[in-house]
Amino acid sequence: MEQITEKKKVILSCIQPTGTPTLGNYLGALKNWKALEEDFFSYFAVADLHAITVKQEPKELKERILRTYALLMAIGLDPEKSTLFIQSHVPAHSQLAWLLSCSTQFGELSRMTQFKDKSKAHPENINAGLFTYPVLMAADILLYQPDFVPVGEDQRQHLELARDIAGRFNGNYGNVFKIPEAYIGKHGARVMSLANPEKKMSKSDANTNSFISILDEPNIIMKKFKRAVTDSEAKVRYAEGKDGINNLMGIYSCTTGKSFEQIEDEFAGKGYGDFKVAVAESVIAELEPVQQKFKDLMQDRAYLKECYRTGAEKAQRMSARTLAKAQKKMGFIVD
Ligand code: ATP
Ligand code: LTN
Repeated sequence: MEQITEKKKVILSCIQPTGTPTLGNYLGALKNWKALEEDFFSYFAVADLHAITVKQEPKELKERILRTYALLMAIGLDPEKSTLFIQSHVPAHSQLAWLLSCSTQFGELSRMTQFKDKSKAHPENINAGLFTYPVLMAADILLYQPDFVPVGEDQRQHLELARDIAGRFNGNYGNVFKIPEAYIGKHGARVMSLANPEKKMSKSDANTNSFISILDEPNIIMKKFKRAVTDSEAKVRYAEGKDGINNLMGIYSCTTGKSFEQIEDEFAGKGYGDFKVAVAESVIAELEPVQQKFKDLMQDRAYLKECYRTGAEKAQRMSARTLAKAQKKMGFIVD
């Protein structure tokens, strides 16, 4: 009985429209979002303002924002149940980011590994936005007072910073923000590159064989798995130093629900060839309905527009309330 009267907890997460999401994004984040949607009051957004921290071609960006939004729906998120919106449609994100940036230290931002990695990857464009990116991310989160933020392992450091900023703001000005917790799924939290399993699978990797895109055709998925880097032991078992096989086992476990033990039993006495085919087939089967739904949605742009407009209105209502609270506590005139 208690559960019926209890208020649903709130979750929020975002994905950048920087390319077609990979199997890493899907297993590390998107698939969990779908599972959580039933039990939580949910906000999910396309973080388009974050995408411009690396150079974007305007025409391409526009199409990618729409495709990423459609993908959120294609993985099964329901715009009636969740608030599905596009970050730049809700001005409070940029507004709160400025306020929070004055509660964030230069030293804190300098320690962010994503900033260090991306500055190395794009030495010609180390812009201020790339540096202050985590403050905008803190604003995305704190505006909606979520209890949990479902992300992959790679975002843990950014989430810790958001918690620190919120705690500091509350301490200085009075309670405005709920301090959220990371919600990191067990398997799939870090899917590794197929070409270099010591690195995370990333959609911006120059080597297209290193990642599976959610929209890859079945024959491409099969080919990429067959080429995946493994080791010379030829035994399917989870162990230190077997990064490639560990990664494939993690993926197979996510798509089939089997434990590592069950997987080791299933492939006892078989070679990597059989295992790779099984992993590829399970991924193809998992992605097939997503790909079909994505194709259908992209044919109906009017419906997508209706959904993102409604999502923006809902997000606008909640975020404006939190922003006004923060402004008032800081001493701005809000009425
Ligand atoms: P890029 O590869 O362009 O740097 P990204 O994929 O790291 O971008 P997002 O698209 O914003 O960044 O990620 C969306 C979600 O996917 C985040 O919650 C992130 O933690 C998760 N994610 C990204 N890569 C992986 C991965 N290899 N394994 C598990 N989860 C991941
Ligand atoms: N930084 C994240 C994307 C992101 C996000 C957010 C995730 C932007 N704003 C708010 C969770 C909550 C990334 O690069 N994966």
